[in-house]
Amino acid sequence: MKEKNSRQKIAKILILGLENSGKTSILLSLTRDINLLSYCSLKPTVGINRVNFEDSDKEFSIWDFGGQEQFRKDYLRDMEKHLTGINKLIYVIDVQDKKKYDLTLDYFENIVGFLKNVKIPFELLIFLHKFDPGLEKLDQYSDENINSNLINKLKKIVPSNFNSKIFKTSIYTVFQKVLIK
Ligand SMILES: Nc1nc2c(ncn2[C@@H]2O[C@H](COP(=O)(O)OP(=O)(O)O)[C@@H](O)[C@H]2O)c(=O)[nH]1
Ligand SMILES: [Mg+2]
Repeated sequence: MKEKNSRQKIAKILILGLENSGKTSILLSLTRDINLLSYCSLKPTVGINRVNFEDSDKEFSIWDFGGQEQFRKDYLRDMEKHLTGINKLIYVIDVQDKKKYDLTLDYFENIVGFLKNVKIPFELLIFLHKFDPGLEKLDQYSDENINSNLINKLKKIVPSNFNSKIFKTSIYTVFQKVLIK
C-alpha cells in the first residue's frame, strides 16, 4: 500500500515488560491528561491492549502487552508478527522490584533475540521505571548500584549496532512525552 503523505504514517510502538512494571500507566501518561489518582484503580492488562492516538502532527498506535507469565510465552511465540513494522519498542522494568531483576533481564534478552531479525530501523527505549523522586538518595538506587545491577547487564544484552537509550522514569514526575517522538 502506498502512503499518500508522511502525515498519514502511523508510528507503531510496542510496550513490553513484566506484569506490574508500569506499562499501562506509561501508556495512559502518554495518551491522556490524566489525574494521578486514576492510576490507583488500574487492573492488570489481559492480553494486548492497543491504543491509537494523535498528537499535534503525528499518529501513534501503541501496543501494551499484558506481561503475565502465561501471556509472555504467547508473545514470544508470535513476536516476529508483533514486531512487523515497528518504529519503537519500549521495554519497562520496575526498578523497585529487585527480586524480579533476573526474570526481567531474561525476558528482555528473549525479545532482543527477535529484534535482531528486524530489518527496518527502529528505536529501543528501556525505561527503568518507578524511579520515583527521591529514590536516588537511597543507597540501593545510587548510580553505582543501578549501573552494576541493571544498566551494565542491559548493555551487555543489547547489540552495539542497535539504536537504544535507557531512561529513568516515574509517573510521579511529569512524564516526558517527548521521549517517544
Ligand atoms: N511508585 C510507582 N508506582 C507506579 C509507577 N507507575 C506505575 N505504578 C504502579 O504500579 C502498578 C502497576 O502498574 P500498571 O501500569 O498496571 O503495570 P503493568 O502491569 O505493567 O501494565 C500500579 O499500581 C501503578 O499505580 C511509578 O512510576 N511509580
Ligand atoms: Mg497493564
